[in-house]
Amino acid sequence: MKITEARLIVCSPDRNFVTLKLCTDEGIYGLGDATLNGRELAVASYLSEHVLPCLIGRDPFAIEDIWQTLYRGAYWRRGPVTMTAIAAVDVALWDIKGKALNTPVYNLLGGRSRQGVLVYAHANGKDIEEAVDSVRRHMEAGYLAVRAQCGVPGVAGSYGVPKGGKPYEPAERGLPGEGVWSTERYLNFVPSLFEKLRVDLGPEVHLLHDVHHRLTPIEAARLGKALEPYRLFWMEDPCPAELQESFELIRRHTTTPLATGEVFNSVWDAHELIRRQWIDYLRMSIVHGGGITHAKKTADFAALYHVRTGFHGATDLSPVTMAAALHFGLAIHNFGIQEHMPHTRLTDEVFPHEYSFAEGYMHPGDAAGLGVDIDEKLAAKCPYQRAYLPVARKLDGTLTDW
Ligand code: EZ4
Ligand code: CO
Repeated sequence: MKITEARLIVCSPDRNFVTLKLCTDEGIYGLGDATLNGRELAVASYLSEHVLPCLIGRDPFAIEDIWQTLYRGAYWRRGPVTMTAIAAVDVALWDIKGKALNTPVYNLLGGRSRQGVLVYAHANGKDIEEAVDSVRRHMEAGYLAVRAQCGVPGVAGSYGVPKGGKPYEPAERGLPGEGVWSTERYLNFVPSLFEKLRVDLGPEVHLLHDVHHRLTPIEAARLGKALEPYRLFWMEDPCPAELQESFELIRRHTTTPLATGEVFNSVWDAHELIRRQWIDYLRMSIVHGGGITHAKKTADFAALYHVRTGFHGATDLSPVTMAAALHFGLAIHNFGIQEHMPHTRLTDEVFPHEYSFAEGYMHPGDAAGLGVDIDEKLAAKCPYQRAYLPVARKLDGTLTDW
């Protein structure tokens, strides 16, 4: 089999997606997601100018060799643009291989290790009452795990809280929006949210919370300790993680489980975090972390240190990535949990898929390959529109981590 065509589909069915379609001489094609939220065309151009011309004529079964060629052969290594581009090619190749062998991708990764993939939903509210209500509604819809975010009094545009009753979607068309941030107000407030959630909703539901890189290590340590009575499933991205030993300090002070890495793009961003057991869950996703090939190696390394996966799965990760993550999560032993933020109806129409949700778990379906397709005609009716993630400023105007 040979790769005969490599095509990019850039579309915006309510939000932007970059999708790679690899076609072969046997009529089988594979899809890969190449979406990097707010930087979409950088990846598209990296692929079209530098990667796709090198794929024509290659054997799509040679996944490892193609991965190494794109990684080592570029000389310049890693970074979100490069690793997202490599991921798109890699995932499309796994899709082709599954279809060619007439088996779902999870069978190529070791086969099923479980019945379904535990997912967590996003709940939020402008105040505690609304947030508790939102968690309750997600539990009623069948979710066993729910992330809770809440407006902080005196902090306009708090992370994770939607505007005007719409589902939460951080990227906005136009130029970057600005939110306000106050660590002091946040730290004084958040424990009361989780106290109320446990009092009202009981001990069973898995509760998660995303700090979104906004604290220093010692502040995160204080929050982790304060949240211990409410037994969180995890505290996510407590502080920026470029300095991996930041987590040593947090870890020393709290038994609240820690998750990080949605902005990571290779095992090298996390190897100290894993090796020193400073985290419990790794969030680096298939799309931003070099595809299934690199995620498998990273997860196998993490398994040696009791670290489980908890992949990023917000709406900026397309249904192609969601499908890949579900095959992966069904197969590997050290799967932990998968984020699930449902796409809009229009996105789901552009990307018809086999995966489904029932009673707290998702399943990738048993179709050959990934079980996800793209409606190119509909995609063409939804042209790309420039969009950005917001930025955040402290009360005195200093730019801070969003
Ligand atoms: O900010 O997906 O856990 N989920 C998150 C998301 C991310 C966006 C970035 O593109 O933190 O809201
Ligand atoms: Co996050």
